[in-house]
Parts: sequence; structure tokens; C-alpha cells
Amino acid sequence: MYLSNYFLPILKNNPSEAQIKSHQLMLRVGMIKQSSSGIYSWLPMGFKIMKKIENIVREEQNKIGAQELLMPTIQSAEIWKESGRYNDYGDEMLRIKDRQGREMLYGPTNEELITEIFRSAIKSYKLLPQLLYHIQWKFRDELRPRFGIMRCREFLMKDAYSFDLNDDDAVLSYNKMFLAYLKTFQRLELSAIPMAADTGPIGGNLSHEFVILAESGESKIFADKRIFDIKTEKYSLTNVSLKNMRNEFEKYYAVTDDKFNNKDFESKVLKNNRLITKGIEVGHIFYFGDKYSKALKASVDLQDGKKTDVKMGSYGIGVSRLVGAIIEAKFNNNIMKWPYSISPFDVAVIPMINKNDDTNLIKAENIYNKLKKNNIDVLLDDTDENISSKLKKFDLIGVPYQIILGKNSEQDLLEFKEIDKEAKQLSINEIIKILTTKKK
Ligand code: P5A
Repeated sequence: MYLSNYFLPILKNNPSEAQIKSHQLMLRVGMIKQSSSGIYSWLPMGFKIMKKIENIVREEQNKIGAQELLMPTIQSAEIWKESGRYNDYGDEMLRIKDRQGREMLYGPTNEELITEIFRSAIKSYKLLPQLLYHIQWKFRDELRPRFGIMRCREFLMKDAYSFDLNDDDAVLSYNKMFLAYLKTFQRLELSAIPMAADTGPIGGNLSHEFVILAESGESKIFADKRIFDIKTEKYSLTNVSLKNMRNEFEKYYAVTDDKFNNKDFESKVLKNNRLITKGIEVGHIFYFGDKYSKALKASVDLQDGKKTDVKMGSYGIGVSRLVGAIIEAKFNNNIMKWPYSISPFDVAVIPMINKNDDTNLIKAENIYNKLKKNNIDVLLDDTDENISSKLKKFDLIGVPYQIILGKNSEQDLLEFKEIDKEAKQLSINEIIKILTTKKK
């Protein structure tokens, strides 16, 4: 991609309406555009990053055997009346009527709809467990949408739903998802900590929020610092390993404010280990047993001819929120560096261009073509801005690697730079090798 053709409407200054850095940067660089309060269009760069995040989320769901489907955004009110949540959900639910006067709604979550899909297809215990998910837009008419796409009204969520025969199996599904979440956030280079949480309108009595530390976060958190040192690599998807993993996490106090109890905190956590700070909730998992299966009559036949209501859990990741959360975690001193796995481009070629002499531009184009041939996604700054403004701009765009062609770029060695590190002099082949290894 040539920068001069790229739809990246960069603003000269930080937009005054944005209070936190992710919102500022996303508007400044032209990743999103507000369409109305809490509703955004995703412009090419923002959309590309979000799609890469979505794909990592998807891969980790598939690894634990979850099956992807797609439910609609618009749902019928009928199933919500069956579960009893049509009234309970209140003003956050966007309610609409179709031309026949039927009550519909824009889905804020999908427990009811998935239960209806499940009950019409699965009648026997033999077909359990089932783990289904989709990645779909949700609408919640938040009272105070704020911080850009962090707390907005329309957002992209990955929501998964588990169906099991009994509590033990259901907890196994819950634990698998727990590990999948830790792995997902690790691949995004985020340190997300599971914290005991309230269940709110979803229900149930077992729930964890996955929270990353950030001053701009809306959740207050209280934790034993040692929880950050837990290594998850040693855990696998077997029942015993997953139980050990949960036990290791649960050894340490870690809760959000709605579960906070000062007495517990002070008695369970030594002074030096206490951490009180703020965080961003990037995921939330719930176990609620037969809350929905009972109300919606989702039961299966057992071997002895009896029936039982299936045990269900639901598991959410804020895919669009993650874009902002990653910026909050990685944007420092006005420099952005996207994790390589989700970077909008693998590398940027930034030549100093002299209007009267196109040697550097020709050289940059040759490098560009060679990188493209090697399947490297490259952004070439072919504009005639001066080099220092170009570099400042790239500090905001956040492509993690740069090839800079300055004044003396005749020689074969190129200036190759990781955005926050010292430059190195490398040949194009060495650069290609580094970038292709990174991609794997
Ligand atoms: C779990 C999946 C649920 O809705 N039902 C299906 C359960 N959980 S949740 O905690 O309410 O939401 C899951 C994740 O979605 C993100 N999120 C939001 N992102 C942006 N703007 C919002 N207004 C918003 N509300 C929720 C969060 O990351 C949350 O963890």
C-alpha cells in the first residue's frame, strides 16, 4: 500500500473531545469515525487491526473445540419473554417493531437465541457436550457511552455458549474457556488477569472478568500482585491440569470492586503484595447452570428415560474494545507499537524524498516490490513530507518495523529499525528473513 492512496485521514492535532489516549489516537490516525453517540464506523486501518484480533480470538476458540456459527443481530422478543429477561434488561435494550407490529430487538447478548437453537436440535445426552460461538455485533443502549469504542453502544463481541450434562462437565467447559482466554490475551501481548466478578444481568454464581491494568480503566481492582507471575504454559486441556490451573489462580486474591471486601483483602494479602488500581475488562465468563435451559425448556433425554435440563455457561470477549485496550497498554510517550500479530502492516518503508531527484523514491519502490514478492505487508510513505514529520507520523501509526531511506542511502545496507529501538544496518535479504520469521 502506498500512503498517498491509503484512506488514513490523519489529523494534525489531538481531537479535543477525546479524554483517553486510545480514543485520541484512534480518531487522530483515522482508525474510526463517530457516526452517532457511541456508534462508530471502522475505517481501513482500524478495521484491519480489529479483523486480525478477531482471527486470533477465533483460532483460540477453535483450538478448544468450539464451533463457529452466526446468529443474527436482530432477535425476536418472544424468546426473551420466555426467559423473563425482556423486562429485566431495561433501557439498555434497543427495542424495535417490524411492519407487522412484531416486537423485535437488537441483540445485546445471545443466551436466549442460542438456547432456542440448541433445544430444537439436541435431544439426547449422547450429543453433549456442545460448545458454540459467534463473533457478531451487539447493541447496548449505554446510559453514558464514552471513551470511544471502549464503552460504546454498538460493539463487536465474541460470545460462546457451553451445554453440558452435569455440573462437573460444565465446570470443565468453563475451565477450558478460562485457559483459552489466557492464551488469546497472551497472543495479543496483554497481561489479562482473571478476577472473581459479579454476574449482573447474565446471572449465575461463578464468573471471572479478564482485566488488563490501565489507569484509564473503568473497573477498580484489588489483587495480590503475585497473580501476575503465574505461568500458564504448563497447563493443558486435561481435566486435572485445568483444575490445577484454576487452583493456582484462586490462591491469590483478585477481585473487581463489586466483589471487594476490605477485611478479606487485608487478611489474605500481605501489605507488600497488595495492588489497588484500575483495569479494563476485555473478557467475562459465566457459569449459570440451568437458568436459561429451565426457562426455555432445553432438556435432553437420559439413558434411563428421564430428562434433564442442560447446564450452561457463556463466555464473552470484547473484540472491538480490545483495539482500544491494546492502545491503552502499548501507547507510551506519544509512540504506538502494535503487537506484530495484529499490526496494520508488517513494515513501513520511509524514504526521504527530494522533489527534484527521485532516486530515493525509486529505491524505495524496489524495496517495496521485493518485500511484496516475499508476502510481506508493507506501507510505503511516498509523500513528499520532510523526513522528521514522516517519522513523527509513523510513531502514531505504530507499524512495528521501519526501513528508513535517508540522505545517504546509496549503499546496499539499509537502516532497519524496530520502532522503539536503535536502528541497525542490514541488507534487504536479512530484513526479509527477520520479517518472515516474525510472521510464523
Ligand atoms: C458473555 C457472552 C456477556 O454479555 N453473554 C455472552 C455474556 N458478558 S459481558 O460481560 O456483558 O460482555 C462481554 C464483553 O463484551 C465487552 N463489552 C463492551 N465493549 C464495548 N462497549 C460496550 N458497551 C461493552 N459492553 C461489553 C466487554 O469486553 C465484556 O467483557
